[in-house]
Amino acid sequence: MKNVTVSVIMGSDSDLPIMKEALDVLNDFGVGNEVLVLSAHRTFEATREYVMSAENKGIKVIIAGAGGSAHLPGVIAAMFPLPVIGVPIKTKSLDGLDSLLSIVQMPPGIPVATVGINGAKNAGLLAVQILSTSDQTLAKKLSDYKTKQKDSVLAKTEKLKTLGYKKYLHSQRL
Ligand code: RP5
Repeated sequence: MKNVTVSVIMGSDSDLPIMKEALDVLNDFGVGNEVLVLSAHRTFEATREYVMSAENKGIKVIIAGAGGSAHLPGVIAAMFPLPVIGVPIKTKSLDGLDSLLSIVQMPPGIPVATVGINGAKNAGLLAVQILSTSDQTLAKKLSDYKTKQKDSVLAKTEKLKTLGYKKYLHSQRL
């Protein structure tokens, strides 16, 4: 059984359609993870209890997503000594700018590595990168991932050159 090293926490199950992208990355890279719905406001006691025991359980990185006045990642970072990655969830009223600013503008001394609005995929990749600093197998998988990504972009350039932009666009619509 895989060691669980990354915890993905979200303020509400309404965040799951976005946070799933972080889980997909962790699973694709074979990183053991667990997922929880915990809120800084609605379940503050349970959040404290979980986070205070996370390091002893072997959790090395916490990814936390929240929307609105998004205090969850910061509150977790106040209690967890290892890296916390914050995912600002897009909101209906302010398009997620409220979430972004709540998460990114941490006071000096309590950092939260903040990704873009709805940037859960990058949160997953950042967690993998952090773990890869002490895991050569993960580092190799990351290098392969980057190579594949580069090749796919360069293949698009070749296709554009061959087809021209009009045919390229048409081929995308098919
Ligand atoms: C935040 O409030 C959650 O992270 C979520 O993004 C937002 C709305 O939650 P629900 O009302 O959908 O449960 O705490």
